[in-house]
Amino acid sequence: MPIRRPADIRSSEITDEALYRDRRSFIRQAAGIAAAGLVAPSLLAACDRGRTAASEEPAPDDALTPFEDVTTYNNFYEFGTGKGDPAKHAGSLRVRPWTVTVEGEVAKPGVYDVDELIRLFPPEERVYRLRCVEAWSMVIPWLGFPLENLLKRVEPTGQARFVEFTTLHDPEQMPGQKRRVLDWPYREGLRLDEAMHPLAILSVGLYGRMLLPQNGAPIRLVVPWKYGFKSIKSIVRIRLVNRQPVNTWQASAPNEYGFYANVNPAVDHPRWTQKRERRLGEFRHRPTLPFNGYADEVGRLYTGMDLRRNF
Ligand SMILES: Nc1nc2c(c(=O)[nH]1)N[C@H]1C(S)=C(S)[C@@H](COP(=O)(O)O)O[C@H]1N2
Ligand SMILES: [Mo]
Repeated sequence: MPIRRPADIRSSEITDEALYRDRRSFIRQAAGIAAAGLVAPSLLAACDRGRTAASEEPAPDDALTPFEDVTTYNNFYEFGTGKGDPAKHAGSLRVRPWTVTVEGEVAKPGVYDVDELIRLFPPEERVYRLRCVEAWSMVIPWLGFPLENLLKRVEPTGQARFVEFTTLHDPEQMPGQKRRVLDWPYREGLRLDEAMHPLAILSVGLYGRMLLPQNGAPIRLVVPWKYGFKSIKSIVRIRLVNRQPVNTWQASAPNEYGFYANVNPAVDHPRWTQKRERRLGEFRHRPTLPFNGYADEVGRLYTGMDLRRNF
C-alpha cells in the first residue's frame, strides 16, 4: 500500500508551540489539509498486516522519519553542497509572493500564484519514501496535490510529450548559485505519462505544515519511484515540451545520472552499489526495492524499455 494516511505522526514531532502555530496558519490557507491526521489508526495497522502476510520480502516498515532529520539533512545545492547547509542557509529564500509559470505546449498557459494553486488543488497528506542516489532514504508525510490536476487544467496539446521543471535562479537569495557547481538554474524533466501518474505530486508541505525552505518551499515535485534528484525544489516554471529535456544532473555527469532515474537495485551507480540504502535514523541497511517499492503502481509505464540503457 504505497499511499497511506499516517495516523502515527508522533505528537512530540508536531506539537511544539511554534510548529503548532505554523500548522494552524497553513490549515487556514489550505482548508483541504484539515482532514490530515484524522484517520483511524486501525486502518493503517490493517494495511501493514496485509502486506507482511502476503510477501516473503522483508516488509519495508515505513515508520516516519523524524521531522528533525527530514528538515536538517538535505540536498539543495543552491544553498551549499553539505547536507547541513540548506537548513543553515535557506532562510534567505523569500517564499512569498511566489508564482509558477505554466507554459509551452498547452492550450491554456498561465502564471499561478502558489496560494492560488493551494486553493485550486487542496493538498492531501500522502506518505512517500524519498531515496537519494547517495543511498539514504526517508519516509515523509508530504502535503501535496497530484501534478496531473494542474496539467489537465492547462490542457496539453498533441505536441506535448515531456514536462520540464525549473527552479528559481537568484544568486542573491540562493548564494550557492554564485559558484558554478551545477549549471543553474536546476532543471528536471518527466515524460508526460510519468507526470500524469497519480503518484507524482507537487508538494507544498510536510508533517502537517508548510514546507521549510530547505525542503523546497514553497512548492516542489515529489516523484517517489525515482531517485531524489528528480524531485526538484522551489519550482518557478513548468513547461510542456515535445523533446526530452536534459536535466541538470544528467548534464553535469551523463554517465552517472540519466533522464529516467527510476530507483533500480539492479543497476549500480558507476561509483557505488544501488542495492542497499539506509533510512535516516536507522543504522542497519535495507535492501533497495525496484521503483522504490512502487513497482506495482508504475511498472507499466516502462514495459518494453531496457532499464539498463534508460537509467
Ligand atoms: N533545486 C534543487 N532541487 C533538488 C536538489 C537541488 O540541489 N536543487 N537536490 C535533489 C536531491 S539530490 C535530493 S536527494 C532531494 C532531497 O530532498 P530533501 O532535502 O527534501 O530530502 O531534492 C532534490 N531536489
Ligand atoms: Mo539525491
